[in-house]
Parts: sequence; C-alpha cells; structure tokens
Amino acid sequence: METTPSVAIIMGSQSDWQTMRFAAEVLDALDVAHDDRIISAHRTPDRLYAFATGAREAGFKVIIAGAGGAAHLPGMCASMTPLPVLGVPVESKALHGEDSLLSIVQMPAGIPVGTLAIGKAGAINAGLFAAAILAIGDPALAARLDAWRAAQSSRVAERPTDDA
Ligand code: RP5
Repeated sequence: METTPSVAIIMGSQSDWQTMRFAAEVLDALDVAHDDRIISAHRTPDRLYAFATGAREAGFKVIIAGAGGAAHLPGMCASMTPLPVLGVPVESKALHGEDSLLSIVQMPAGIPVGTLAIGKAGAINAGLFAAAILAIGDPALAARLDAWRAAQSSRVAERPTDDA
C-alpha cells in the first residue's frame, strides 16, 4: 500500500513551479517525500476545499503553499486544516512579490501561516522548515538535516576571492 508523503507542496499555478521546485529539491536532498500539486484558491476553489479539508486524514503532516499576487492560497488552506501551513510568496511580475508577501503574511489572529521570504530563498527555507518540523519526531531525519547544514557550512570560504 502506498503511503502519503509527509509534505504537500501546493501552488496556485504552473508558473509557480519555477519557484516551488526549490522547496521540492531541498526535500529531495533530505529524503523527505512530497506530493506536488497545482491548487488555485481562485481558479480551482473546489480542488482547494477537497484537498485542505482532507489533508490531515490523508496523512500529510506539513503543507507548503506557494502563490503570487493576490496570494490567498496559503491562508485559505490554513483556514481549512489544522496542519502547519508554510507560505511562500512567489515573486509577481507587477509588484515583485510584495503583493504576495503581504497577502500571505497578514493573517488575522487565530489562523496562522508561517510565512517565508519572497521567491527562491523562501521556497528553500520552506523545505528546510518543513523538514525541521518533521525531524522533531524523526531522529534519522534530524541527523540528515544536521549533515545538510554541516555541508553548507563547509562550502563557505573563510576569505573572499577575486575569482568568485
Ligand atoms: C496566482 O497567480 C498564482 O499563484 C501565480 O503566482 C499567479 C499568476 O498565475 P498565472 O497567471 O501565471 O497562472 O494565483
């Protein structure tokens, strides 16, 4: 029987994948299974309702939601599930993601969305944050996360060079 991945990565549009794939990549590097789906709060509201209301029962543990512009996907998803939702503001063309950021971060008290930075950095950190949440109850994953950080540290040169 196939088990549900721990993490769902949902995004408002195919166009968001260019950003959200960085969350997927870091989860792959940490050997954390994820299910990647296009779910739009505005264009596919029924799909959002079905996913969000069934996410916990389906077996997901953490949801990463990326959207741009009027980025209502993370907040609406969080309103319909008790699972932790991490929001990634995708960089929009018109306002460079500031619209996405404010749409996601300014949640009313009572329904939290853990909001990350705009764009690629936010997507990577959402993946790392999801892994850190899961690592609380998974020592093997915690060890992989430690190793990932150690490898990152080892790649940072002690001094700057003109060639880089
Ligand atoms: C949002 O609208 C999506 O999250 C995406 O960032 C933005 C633009 O979508 P497309 O017009 O590229 O499909 O819902």
